[in-house]
Amino acid sequence: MKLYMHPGACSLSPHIVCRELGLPVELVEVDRATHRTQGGEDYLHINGNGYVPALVLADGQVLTEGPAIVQYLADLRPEAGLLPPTGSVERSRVQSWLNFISAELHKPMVMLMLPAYAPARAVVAALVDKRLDWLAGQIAGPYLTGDRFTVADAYLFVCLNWSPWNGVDLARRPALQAFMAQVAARPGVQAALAAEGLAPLGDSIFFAPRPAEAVAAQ
Ligand SMILES: N[C@@H](CCC(=O)N[C@@H](CS)C(=O)NCC(=O)O)C(=O)O
Repeated sequence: MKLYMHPGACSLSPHIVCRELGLPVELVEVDRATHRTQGGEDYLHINGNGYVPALVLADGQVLTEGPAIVQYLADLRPEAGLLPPTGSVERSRVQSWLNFISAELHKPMVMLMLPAYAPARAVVAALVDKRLDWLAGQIAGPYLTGDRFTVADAYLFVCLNWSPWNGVDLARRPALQAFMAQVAARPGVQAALAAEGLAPLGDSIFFAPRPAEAVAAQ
């Protein structure tokens, strides 16, 4: 399988799921400005919407939309329990979280990072704040649905990791900070972060692309 991605973007969520499941995946980095891959491929032929992630299966089929991709991946290794069985209320609960993260956090949080949305910034920031305040009281602990890490935790971790760049203040939400630390400590998550060249941002709980000099010095 090939995962079209950009370091630290929402494509990190399916990447984490692959690492957690021990699924072999080839990472193909997409340039966001040109929509070209490092190999010169036109990514718009893979995903006409131009955004990552896209997963290309061994038979060439293309799957897009992060929440759908993570569910497909989890179902390849159901014994790992990253997504409860079909038909269970527990599975619907994880899907409910995926939808919440996608609609209520992912998109508005991205808008907070884009200059084009600056005129709407105050309204969007207020919405995100309201959703995060609610979320902080919902985490069953240590993960979203309790003791078990699921695909929704991978997705939430990635969105919260954008906080230093979109102005979201996690410091006043200790439950979300604890969640970040818990997820970051997982070996599968560490492996995905390292493979994307993401390292701790100073002494914070967030992960950022390493400066080019640090990568070159290796
Ligand atoms: N609905 C899509 C949204 C994906 C998305 O917003 N991807 C961002 C990175 S987090 C992206 O590639 N943006 C660049 C662009 O839109 O061209 C999904 O959930 O997979």
